[in-house]
Amino acid sequence: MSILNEICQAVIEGNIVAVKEFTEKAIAQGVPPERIFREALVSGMDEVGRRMEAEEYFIPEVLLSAHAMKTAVEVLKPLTLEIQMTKPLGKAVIGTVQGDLHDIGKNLVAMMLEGKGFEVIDLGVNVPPEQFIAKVKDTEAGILAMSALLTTTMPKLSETIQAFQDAGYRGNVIVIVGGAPISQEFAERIGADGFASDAGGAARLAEELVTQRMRA
Ligand code: B1M
Repeated sequence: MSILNEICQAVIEGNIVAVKEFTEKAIAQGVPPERIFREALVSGMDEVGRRMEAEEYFIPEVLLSAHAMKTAVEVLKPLTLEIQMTKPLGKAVIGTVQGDLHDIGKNLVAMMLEGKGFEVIDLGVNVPPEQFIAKVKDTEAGILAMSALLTTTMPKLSETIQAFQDAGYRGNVIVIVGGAPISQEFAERIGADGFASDAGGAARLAEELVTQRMRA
């Protein structure tokens, strides 16, 4: 097995020690960090996302793989390729809407976005519309990813989108939404650009929408 395959496999298995060891070995062998990132780490996380969607993997496995990937990224960071590696898709602001304290799913989406190559700015939970607007403007993020887990906080998604419209900034950012009570139909009704039912899907959707916008 090639060293890149070994790293990829270790990410899929969530083997943090092996991922670190193989990544250091690959660097010592002269494998370019960009290839380690794309062909081993991102590709491993893509497989983790697929398994999650297929319900072969659950939260503990996904968290371990995400931790393994983060460990490898830490090893690669000093090689100063962070910018090309982690920002090819630009910035994504993420948060759970105001009034909602659930963050496990949102954290998974953040990790999968990072795995895809977004620079993720995580505002945490209970985020009011004005905070989302200020951060998206400040960072010039291309993606806004919002999570809502309660039926009572679902309207905050729509309020936040409306607030972007009122601020004259709606056209500058792609808005994706998700969370257990959210549906495609709801997302369309409130004027979001996209909906995904799980973290892997959210990351893929964000990548697709950003790539489309870059080409347009
Ligand atoms: Co709460 N809670 N909770 N809770 N809680 C639910 C959501 C609930 C369904 C439980 C139930 O009654 N069956 C219910 C909501 C009912 C409703 O509104 N329909 C509920 C309630 C009522 C409440 C409180 C009001 C309880 C109370 O105090 N009386 C309270 C509200 C607090 C608040 O937020 N203001 C409350 C509190 C809590 C805890 C703090 C104790 C804790 C949260 C801890 C934390 O997040 N740090 C908690 C938990 C753990 C849950 C359950 C059990 C699990 C949620 C979870 O983390 N799931 C939940 C019941 C359930 O879901 N079975 C429940 C795992 C996580 C991976 O899934 O977040 O859905 P999820 O994320 C998925 C997808 O939805 C999607 O991807 C993820 C993974 O693939 N996704 C996105 C998420 N965000 C996305 C964004 C995207 C795309 C996809 O694009 C941007």
